Amino acid sequence: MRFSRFLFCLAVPSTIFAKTVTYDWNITWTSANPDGQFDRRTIGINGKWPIPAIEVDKGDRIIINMHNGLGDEDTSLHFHGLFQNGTTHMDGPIQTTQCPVGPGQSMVYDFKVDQPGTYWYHSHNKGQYPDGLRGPFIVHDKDDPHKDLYDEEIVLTLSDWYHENMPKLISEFLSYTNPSGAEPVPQAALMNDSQNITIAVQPGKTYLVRIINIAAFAAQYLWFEDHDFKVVEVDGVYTEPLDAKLLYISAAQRVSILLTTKNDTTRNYAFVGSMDEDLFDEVPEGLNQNVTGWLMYNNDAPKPEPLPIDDFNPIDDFLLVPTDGGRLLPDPDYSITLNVTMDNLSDGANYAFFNGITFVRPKVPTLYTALTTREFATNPVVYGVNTHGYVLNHMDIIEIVVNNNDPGKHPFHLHGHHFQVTHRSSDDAGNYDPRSASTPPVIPMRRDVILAPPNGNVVLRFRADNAGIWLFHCHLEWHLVSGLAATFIEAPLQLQKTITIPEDHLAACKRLGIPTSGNAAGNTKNFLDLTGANTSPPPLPPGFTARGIVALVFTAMSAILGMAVIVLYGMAEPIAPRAVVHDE
Ligand SMILES: *[C@@H]1O[C@H](CO)[C@@H](O)[C@H](O)[C@H]1NC(C)=O
Ligand SMILES: *[C@@H]1O[C@H](CO)[C@@H](O)[C@H](O)[C@H]1NC(C)=O
Ligand SMILES: *[C@@H]1O[C@H](CO)[C@@H](O)[C@H](O)[C@H]1NC(C)=O
Ligand SMILES: *[C@@H]1O[C@H](CO)[C@@H](O)[C@H](O)[C@H]1NC(C)=O
Ligand SMILES: *[C@@H]1O[C@H](CO)[C@@H](O)[C@H](O)[C@H]1NC(C)=O
Ligand SMILES: *[C@@H]1O[C@H](CO)[C@@H](O)[C@H](O)[C@H]1NC(C)=O
Ligand SMILES: *[C@@H]1O[C@H](CO)[C@@H](O)[C@H](O)[C@H]1NC(C)=O
Ligand SMILES: *[C@@H]1O[C@H](CO)[C@@H](O)[C@H](O)[C@H]1NC(C)=O
Ligand SMILES: [Cu+2]
Repeated sequence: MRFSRFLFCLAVPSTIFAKTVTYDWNITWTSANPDGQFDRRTIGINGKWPIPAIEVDKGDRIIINMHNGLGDEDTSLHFHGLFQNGTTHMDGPIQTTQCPVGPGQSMVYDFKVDQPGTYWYHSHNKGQYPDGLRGPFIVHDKDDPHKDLYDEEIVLTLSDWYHENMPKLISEFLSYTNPSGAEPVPQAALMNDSQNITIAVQPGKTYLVRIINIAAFAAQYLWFEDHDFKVVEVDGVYTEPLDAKLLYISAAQRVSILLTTKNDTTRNYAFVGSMDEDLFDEVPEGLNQNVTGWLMYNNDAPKPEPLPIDDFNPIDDFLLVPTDGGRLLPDPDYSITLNVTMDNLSDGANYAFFNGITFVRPKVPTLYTALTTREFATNPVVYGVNTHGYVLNHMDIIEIVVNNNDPGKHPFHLHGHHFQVTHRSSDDAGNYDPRSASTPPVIPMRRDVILAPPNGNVVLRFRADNAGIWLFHCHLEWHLVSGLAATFIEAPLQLQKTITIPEDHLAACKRLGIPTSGNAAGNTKNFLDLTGANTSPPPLPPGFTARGIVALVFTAMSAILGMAVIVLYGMAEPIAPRAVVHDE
């Protein structure tokens, strides 16, 4: 059977065998307690959490009939790392490629997967996924160049976990009560949405372990005691095997490793994930940053406590070489510099900026603007200032220079593409200077999430060969909701010829009263008139600090309403004027 199919394969394209995989999903609230500390409201699928892993073969068509059964929140699905080539309207980010799917509404996601490797899927709406709506998306590949090197596959997710729901955490984070922009610190680290997991292994075998960090915030170090391994894939790109002892995986990154087991089955071995505490402004008393699992060689042997380590020296992903030998792309046709900063605006909250612009959702989803503004779609003005739009010409080589003028580490993600990483500075190197930069690698590493070093820079390159609307953003959910995103409008005139928005996508907008044509402000007559567009709060007046503004608000309030009001409201409910809906 296998043999005859193999023979047949030689004669006809493999896509003949592509199948359609259909999922019927009701997104609903469930309850979960994965860290054994606290039961909390968690978003599940069909009444279950952890949510299912999607597993398909390269070439398959996926259909997800999604129903929003949450009752009190909008939702959407994004398939992280998939190019959605020809189906940009299935990419999922709210107000970028679709409207929110309101409670009681349904939407069909229908697309083809032509890439191999390790991905994940998650909600792309208002920082929602850390409440549970995130899971693995695995694409098997009969042409995997490493397939003869392993016997079995294992999927392993890493995550952080909060005891509060995201809407509450976001309102506290993006508030005048938090002018320094300190991000909420998770209560626990998880592996496979659990802790103390065991992996049954057999002696003398090699496992392909697909590791996915589905966290909101925390990067994790990961090591397997007394087992070295080889990295063979990052973010869906096969790499020449690279020896490693320890990994650093930021939120949204994936790494696959080949792990060969010992021949001796007398004992078991711990493996440990440890959240990078550099990301936390303050480490709360009693936080356990670690999560442990065990490679089980022998069920009768104990599970040893992990030994503490103090040498955290991960492999440098910049050294990885894609197995396909993809060469450095030609010099860029268009170079975009994005300077990262954090600052307070006049509502007293702390926002994140590229080039002084903080992202705000437009009134009309950017894709619908691109489709309905005729030849004006190539003019970035129609997308509004706060989507921070860049229009890319079809097939141009694009360079993105990210100058991280912030002491934090930020994992930047580009939708719709892999990028080559042509340069990454050391920490504190300042802005990119092409004159002093080293020559880019001949075969540069490619991936879809890259960690930008603190007060340093990173330079990326890709070809604009995928017409669509693609976000470029920090994948720390806190920074996405505080505006660290830009929008790439790739080949909009091409899109006008190729994309038809399905009826159910338009119906989702109609139900919520969201316009589906015109510029970012919903103007269908004069595309260059952005009056009424969503904007961020204005900057602080010169000489004012966020604290000063808060004091002023309080003084005015108490003068008019008396101190009783302040006592009544307390500090939990912000009294300061709320910004326009800002999260994405
Ligand atoms: C895992 O084990 C640790 C150490 O014994 C314990 O503190 C923790 O509660 C366990 N986690 C779960 C989810 O049971
Ligand atoms: C982790 O979860 C995935 C499904 O999400 C499952 O396929 C896998 O077996 C689990 N791995 C372990 C080590 O439990
Ligand atoms: C989805 O789940 C909710 C909550 O359990 C239920 O009320 C609703 O009927 C379900 N809808 C569908 C279409 O299955
Ligand atoms: C304002 O923003 C800066 C930069 O993020 C921060 O350091 C500062 O603490 C914030 N608050 C005030 C009151 O200025
Ligand atoms: C396990 O045994 C095989 C066969 O004897 C040998 O080739 C291999 O090197 C051994 N592996 C280890 C890790 O010792
Ligand atoms: C977590 O692991 C690290 C590295 O082994 C160790 O230094 C640290 O003490 C551990 N933390 C806890 C709370 O056990
Ligand atoms: C980014 O910052 C550098 C250094 O301050 C400046 O020269 C450059 O003009 C800035 N770029 C943009 C696009 O704002
Ligand atoms: C998208 O499809 C076009 C046409 O097949 C192809 O040329 C291009 O390389 C693809 N781009 C990506 C990112 O997959
Ligand atoms: Cu960030």
